[in-house]
Amino acid sequence: MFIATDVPPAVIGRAPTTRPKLLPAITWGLACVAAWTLNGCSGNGEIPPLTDLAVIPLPTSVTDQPGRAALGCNTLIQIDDACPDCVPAGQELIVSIRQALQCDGKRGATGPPIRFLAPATDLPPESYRLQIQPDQITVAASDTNGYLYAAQTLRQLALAVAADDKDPVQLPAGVIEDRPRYAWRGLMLDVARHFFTVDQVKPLIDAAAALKLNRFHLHLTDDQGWRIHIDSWPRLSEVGGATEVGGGQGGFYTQAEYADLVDYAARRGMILVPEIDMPGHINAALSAYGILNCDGVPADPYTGTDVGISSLCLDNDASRQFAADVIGEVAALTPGPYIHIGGDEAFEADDVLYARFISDIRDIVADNNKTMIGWEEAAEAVSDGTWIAQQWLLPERILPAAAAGAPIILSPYDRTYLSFIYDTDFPVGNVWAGALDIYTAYDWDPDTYAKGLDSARILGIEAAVWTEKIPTIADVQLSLFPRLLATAEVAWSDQARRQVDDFITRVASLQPLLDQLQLNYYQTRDIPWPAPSTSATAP
Ligand code: TNX
Repeated sequence: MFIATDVPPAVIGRAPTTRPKLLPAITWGLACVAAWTLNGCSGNGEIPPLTDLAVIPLPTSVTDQPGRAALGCNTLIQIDDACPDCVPAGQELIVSIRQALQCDGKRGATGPPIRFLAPATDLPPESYRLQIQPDQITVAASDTNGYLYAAQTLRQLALAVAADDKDPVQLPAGVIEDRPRYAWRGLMLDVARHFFTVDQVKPLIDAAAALKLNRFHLHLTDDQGWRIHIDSWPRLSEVGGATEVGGGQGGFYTQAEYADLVDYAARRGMILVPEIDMPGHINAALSAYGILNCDGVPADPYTGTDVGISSLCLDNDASRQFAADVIGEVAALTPGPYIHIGGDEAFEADDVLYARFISDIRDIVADNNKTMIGWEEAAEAVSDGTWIAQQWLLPERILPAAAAGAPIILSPYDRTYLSFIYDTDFPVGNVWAGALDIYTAYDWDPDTYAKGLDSARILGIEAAVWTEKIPTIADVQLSLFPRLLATAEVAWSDQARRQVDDFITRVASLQPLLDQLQLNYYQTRDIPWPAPSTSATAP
């Protein structure tokens, strides 16, 4: 059986028992055998072994085998009948191979088929096994994300062997077995200080997915802007959404736009995590509704860059109603299991009232059948271990919650805040902790980062881009790339296999991937780039 897709002209099919659609591959195979005796199968001489091809994040194991497999613009992709969930990965793969091989306008060579096998029950979550053999390339995976990640690895391999005007190219034979180190591999984007549209955010989701990240955390609200429409409190977006740092016009996502982002991320293996920051970082809401202020008067809008300047009125029923309504609507729009409630830097709140408020919203989130996530200040105040704590500044704050059983996300500011400048030449970003170069972003071990933290409690790692000093999406991209490659590898790859110098070399080799993603990336001098950037609007 064979199914056509809307992705022309490469083909996606279900693995046929009688192999009716394998003719092109077999025909090419014979031609190849004939040519092999004359001048080698590919005609392009030696190819590097699989273990020499750059993949980021570094796979768990790579083994070379003799031989090579052709990969062409018209390579057949077969999906096993038992794997309907493989179809998105197969489609992604077709698109990325055609991009890597610059197939536009080419009729297209084939090669051995790429076969997506039925899910393998012996593999851990999100993992895959990729076997490149002269007569077939097979992908076995544990689940949908495993297949997507196998496709991303194949994409990088295709880019590594792609050469101008070669179709097909030759992949060295071998086996890649790959599984993530941590379950949580996140990227947080602050759309509150400066607003970014759905169309601006989607390419970042694509890039994060290419690096095998699986959580996309949107910091939706802050002092300077409220970015999601809430039906029961409409002025939040109408008034609170109309500002941003520096006095720009701001903006917000309609509920349909938010749902579109959720869906876009899910199709790329990423769970969207919405953050509504409470009870501090809330001036945008305070400016929309007087009732949330202790004096009943709407606050003035705030478009500066200070932190810790606001709090919901905490002995006020309206604030609890507000929290319940907002969390209820956001939970209803969010199929993923998490709601992030912020809780950071509530310097204006009384400590006792703050702790009571955090435990109240913990109950509201639970009533909505979601798991709460809060920044370390919230975990310090309510360390009952029943929800996920996100560390960022002072690791000791999360120790009691961890001891009580809380899973911990590590986002240490000095390793994962990709909104810091790379170096003193870098034009935008935070400077309050100095610069964060790509070596520093890479060269650390999460298991030993927080003294006294049982590493078994670490759920994973998350990078963050705060945007109080980052005004445009081009600047966000520059801040993220190439440093996000470092965080992604810290989150995915085994510590014992990671070496910073080897990583830096692989980043340079993967310049074609950065170019293919069509995002700006910083031409940091720490990377021996092979070529000047061809990215969208290079600085
Ligand atoms: C701290 S990290 C913050 C943000 C800032 C960031 C960068 C955290 C939970 N809060 O509000 O944007 O530092 O300055």
